[in-house]
Amino acid sequence: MKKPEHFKEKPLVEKQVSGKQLNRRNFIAFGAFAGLSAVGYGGWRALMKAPLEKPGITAGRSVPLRRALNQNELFMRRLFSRNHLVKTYPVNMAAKNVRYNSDVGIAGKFNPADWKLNVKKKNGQTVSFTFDDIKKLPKTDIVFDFKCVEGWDQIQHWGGVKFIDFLEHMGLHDQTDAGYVGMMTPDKQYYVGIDMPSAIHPQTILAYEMNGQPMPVEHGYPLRLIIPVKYGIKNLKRIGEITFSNTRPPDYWAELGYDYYSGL
Ligand SMILES: Nc1nc2c(c(=O)[nH]1)N[C@H]1C(S)=C(S)[C@@H](COP(=O)(O)O)O[C@H]1N2
Ligand SMILES: [Mo]
Repeated sequence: MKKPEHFKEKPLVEKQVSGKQLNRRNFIAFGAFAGLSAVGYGGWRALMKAPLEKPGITAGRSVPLRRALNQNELFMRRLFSRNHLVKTYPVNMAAKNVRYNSDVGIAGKFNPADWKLNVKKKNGQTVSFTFDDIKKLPKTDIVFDFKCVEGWDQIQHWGGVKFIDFLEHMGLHDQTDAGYVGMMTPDKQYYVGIDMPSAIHPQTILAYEMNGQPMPVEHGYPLRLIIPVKYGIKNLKRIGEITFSNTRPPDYWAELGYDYYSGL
């Protein structure tokens, strides 16, 4: 077939090569491609056939994949520093129509007057706080890009008390030597586990305002976790209970196969 007049072929390789050389190159390239593909395919098959992890705090993934996720967590945790801040934005860039995602543990009738926050300390003792107790604490605002693992993100504006400030003002600072913080909805249907460095990160807040207004119930009123260093799944709406422990607390999405750490 004759090429159209305007078609100007651009040589991929400037140097002239003989047909014989080309064949040899093609042969080697194809061999390498086939070999790597076989390794890749073999690896994929092995991964697919690998035994599933024992269901527990995490579940639903093959043993080697979970091992890789845990190694990745270790690497990221060593890299993580409290001085590293998530990018923030001017307030006027915050979305007016804030996306609403899911309602595990917050569906049905709810009377905010019945709400209180129960904090279970390492020694097993429980202390409770009212909404007023929390609103008296110093308030912080943050405007950042909220990211959901399902693939959407949105610049949002939240207000509340920094988790570290809450601990300090409520005489709970000694709890920060625990490895993890667990949070649950009052009905215990949705729950998350957070490593301590992320929990006490200066941008992690117990939020009760959205766009400078009291937060709507579907977004977690009266109190939700806003933790910009994690994906949306960890940003628990309607906190009823907070726990401290050295072992990983139960985590709703980790039990369904998602990465426990879910850091950004
Ligand atoms: N109680 C509770 N908190 C939750 C969820 C949920 O289903 N129930 N979904 C999580 C997920 S996956 C995301 S992306 C965010 C969404 O928050 P939004 O509905 O305010 O957008 O909340 C998180 N917190
Ligand atoms: Mo999400």
